[in-house]
Amino acid sequence: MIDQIAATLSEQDGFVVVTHVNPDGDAIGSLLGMLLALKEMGKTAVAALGADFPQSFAFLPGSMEVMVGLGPIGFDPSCVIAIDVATHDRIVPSITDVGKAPCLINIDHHPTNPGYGDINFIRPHANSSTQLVYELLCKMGYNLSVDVAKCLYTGLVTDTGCFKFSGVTSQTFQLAAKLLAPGVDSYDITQSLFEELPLSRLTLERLMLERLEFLLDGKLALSYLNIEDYKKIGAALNEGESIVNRLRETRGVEVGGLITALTDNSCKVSLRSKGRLDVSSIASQLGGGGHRRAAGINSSTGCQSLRVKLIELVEKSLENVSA
Ligand SMILES: [Mn+2]
Repeated sequence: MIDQIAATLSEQDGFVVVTHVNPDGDAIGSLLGMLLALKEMGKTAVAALGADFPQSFAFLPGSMEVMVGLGPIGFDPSCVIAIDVATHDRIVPSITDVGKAPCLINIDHHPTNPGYGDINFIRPHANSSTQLVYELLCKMGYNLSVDVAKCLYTGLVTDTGCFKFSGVTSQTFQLAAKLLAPGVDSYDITQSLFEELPLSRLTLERLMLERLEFLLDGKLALSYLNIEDYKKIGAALNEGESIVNRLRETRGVEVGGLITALTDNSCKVSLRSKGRLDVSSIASQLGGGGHRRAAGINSSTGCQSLRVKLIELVEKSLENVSA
């Protein structure tokens, strides 16, 4: 499938690059890396997000070029390229209005991705989607620039938790070496990502830790935030995605969960596991998806009943792994 996508991108012109709602470093790195590489290859391409470009990634090259929503793009696209998007309904902005039903290319590393594209390049064991973008660009004979390398390296660093999550192998570091080779300074990127955090992030984290509860004999660390908390603090909703990792840092904890109440009857849950439990299977039973160690749910169920179901499912999974 990678060959088919490489051929399509080489032969066609006019591309729209999109990613998932609440984009993380891998989503943004993939989006920008693909956009800039296509342009460097002389292609016409635009990239769009469903909401304002996240400030935390504004240091990346190309960040000013990303559209918010899909207004008139000035050309009839041949393909929409969705990267790092586990399910079709998580693609933002909506691509239904784009041109006359262009070909949809789906590039992703989420194991739950059903292959909703016309052409799919899904590799569940890849550390990041930027890795897949890199491989695809190599297939196209593309010569990596510093700008594109910065974007792709960002996705690798963020999706591996600075190379500390499971799944990091010698290949991961070989890829990192290739991405740094054009002249990217690793600390330049990691400092921008992890040492320039807004105060709102720390304030949000403090609130999450204040409300932390240990359930199921200390195996489930659960906390909650409300959309009003984010507003009061001035934090972006995707900041919850990074602070939730704190919840599994304690000895004895198998699963960390952060519940965010969006409205009275809609709710978002972020789950992290140390690996004994598969939180993507728990999430998919509640209408979400993701990876074994990191998964999420966007639900139109109220938080209280979702919380009860979540605890039940975690308890069941704990019984299954100890049985
Ligand atoms: Mn990813």
